[in-house]
Amino acid sequence: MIAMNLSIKIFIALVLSVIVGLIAGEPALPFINWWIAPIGTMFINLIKMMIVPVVFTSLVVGMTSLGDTGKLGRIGIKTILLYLFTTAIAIIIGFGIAGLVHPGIGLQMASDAAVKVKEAPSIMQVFVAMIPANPVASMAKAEILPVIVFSLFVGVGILQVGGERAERLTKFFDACAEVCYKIIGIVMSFAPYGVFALLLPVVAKNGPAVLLPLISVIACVAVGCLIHAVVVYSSLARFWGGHTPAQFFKGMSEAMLIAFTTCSSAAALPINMKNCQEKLGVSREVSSFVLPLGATINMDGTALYMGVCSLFIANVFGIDLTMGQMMMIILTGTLASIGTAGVPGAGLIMLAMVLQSVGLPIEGLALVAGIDRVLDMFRTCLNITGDGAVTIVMDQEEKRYTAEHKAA
Ligand code: DAS
Repeated sequence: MIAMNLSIKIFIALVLSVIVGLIAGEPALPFINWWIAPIGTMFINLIKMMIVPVVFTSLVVGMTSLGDTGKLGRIGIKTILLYLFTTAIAIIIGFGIAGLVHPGIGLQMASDAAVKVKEAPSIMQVFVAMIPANPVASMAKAEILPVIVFSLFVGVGILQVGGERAERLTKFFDACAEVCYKIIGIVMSFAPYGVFALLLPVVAKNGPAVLLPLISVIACVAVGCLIHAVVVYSSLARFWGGHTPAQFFKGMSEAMLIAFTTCSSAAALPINMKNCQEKLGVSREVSSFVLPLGATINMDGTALYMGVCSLFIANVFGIDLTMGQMMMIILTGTLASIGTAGVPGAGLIMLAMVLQSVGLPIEGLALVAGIDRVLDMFRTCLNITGDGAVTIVMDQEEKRYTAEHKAA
């Protein structure tokens, strides 16, 4: 109920910012920029404040939730690779849809910020930069790829420690991640005020011209999620689980509805586990491992949203993304989606990080923050649907492995 109230408040803030912005117009900009815009900056800073803590703690939790390196060996690696593969496809679909629709073209905001887009490094430079010489310095500078790599190493290190100490460490990081999720909840409770303060200057300056691009972003994300779910997930469910698309989506429908309305993968996890076992025939052992892992590290909807929004923000600021920069966004977005928490609004935090990774202006968040809750509904729904599809695949793989080793 609280989640719905926040959605309603954010929607009211969105509508109010548009109405007041259209009425006030450019003459009111000095007042708006002096008294209102800083509130939006503070909201964006609250979002940026949580990037490193969330990525670090939720990734360590994601790795330690594999349970033990033995399981990591057989099911874990295959699961993580399949999760990453579908996530990369999701970003590419996001880029593809946005590349066809061109949301934000014509909405010139380039004059607002001296845009210094980082030249994309060569692929070898990316891999070198991924290894943090000083993880604390990487965290201080919010260099996310090195933070992600360090977090993965910490997670594997805890698995290697094993035993009672590993359990204590896992509980500690679990608690730290929970604290981060609670803080995100507090940050998102300010969203109505932040959304209003972020969108009002934009609408006052650009007028009605800003509305159509926002609608096109919502359309790109919604259609992209639909395509990814129908093409990728129902194919996985059919060729591994033998489920027709109708059977698959019927089995997933309750979890999808919970995810859509709460914008939280974590909230949808219990019903997703129940239905995967009871309606889609997945074993308890596989679902109780692959689904919680997916709710922690598999965010295909968030990745697709990052592809659409980074291209939208590049268009709005008149930036032509090079193929190298797109590859960088696919790499960063795929890895970043591992660190996205299964709570409302987490994706907006990750988008800030992806924009930073290629030097796109963070100011672009102001535009998408206003419609983030709507986008979150679609991306969270896709996130948990992908968890279900991959769980069906891993269940069948595990059954095949067991049958082959019984016969041997
Ligand atoms: N709401 C997040 C989830 O629960 C996803 C996101 O914010 O991108 O999956």
